[in-house]
Amino acid sequence: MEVDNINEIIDEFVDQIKPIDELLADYKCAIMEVETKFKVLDQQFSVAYDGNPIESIKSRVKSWDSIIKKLKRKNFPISLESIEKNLFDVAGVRVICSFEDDIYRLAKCILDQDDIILVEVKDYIKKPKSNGYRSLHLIIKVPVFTEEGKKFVNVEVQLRTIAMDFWASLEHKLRYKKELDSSVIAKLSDDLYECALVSASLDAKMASVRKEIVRGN
Ligand code: 0O2
Repeated sequence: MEVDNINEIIDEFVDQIKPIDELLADYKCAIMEVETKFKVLDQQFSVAYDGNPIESIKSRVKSWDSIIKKLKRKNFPISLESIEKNLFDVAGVRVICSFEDDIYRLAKCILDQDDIILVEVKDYIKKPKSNGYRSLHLIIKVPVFTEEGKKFVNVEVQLRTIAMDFWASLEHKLRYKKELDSSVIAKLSDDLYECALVSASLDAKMASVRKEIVRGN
């Protein structure tokens, strides 16, 4: 079948897609800015402290599906303006370090930079969640320079040790296992809580061993 107004349909479609793509591009650019800042700090620290503090960096733009689900769950309007105003984790950068000390040192260095605006700090290391989750979360605004000028974009930075990341990855899997029996979920949650305690004590022990090694140099 021939469609006469195919160009009109495409134009209408493009009108909707373009602003979404532009918004997601802003978030991708913000991620690049933040990643670069951490990579620069990693390089500087490696010279100053004899070793790279960052093990790896994982970044993502939240999927469109998750964005809509979160807006609905929080009763926010479904619009591009609402995403920018109400969601702070569309752009996410996860920085994995070996040691807890480095997390706080890196966080301080990022927040000291004069183009970064701090929106919120959630310190789940000093105050872990009841399930055992630990990480330092920073919500920051970073400048992105576009054709239209400077724009501040929200980025959620999660700083974790390898042990915290290992734990969070496994716990994340459990969250999506809705088909499991509630007694099994309860048992696995208890096991995971125990693992969180073991992982916290491993982090503390590794930090104290490192201190001893550095002192011995
Ligand atoms: P994803 O797949 O990582 O994007 P919210 O819980 O999102 O409604 P808020 O204040 O944004 O409210 O949450 P918070 O506490 O700052 O946590 C946001 C993100 O931290 C989560 O994103 C996870 O990545 C991580 N996180 C927080 N708590 C836990 C936890 O108990 N276990 C694990 N594994 N990760 C956690 P999303 O959107 O849930 O998921």
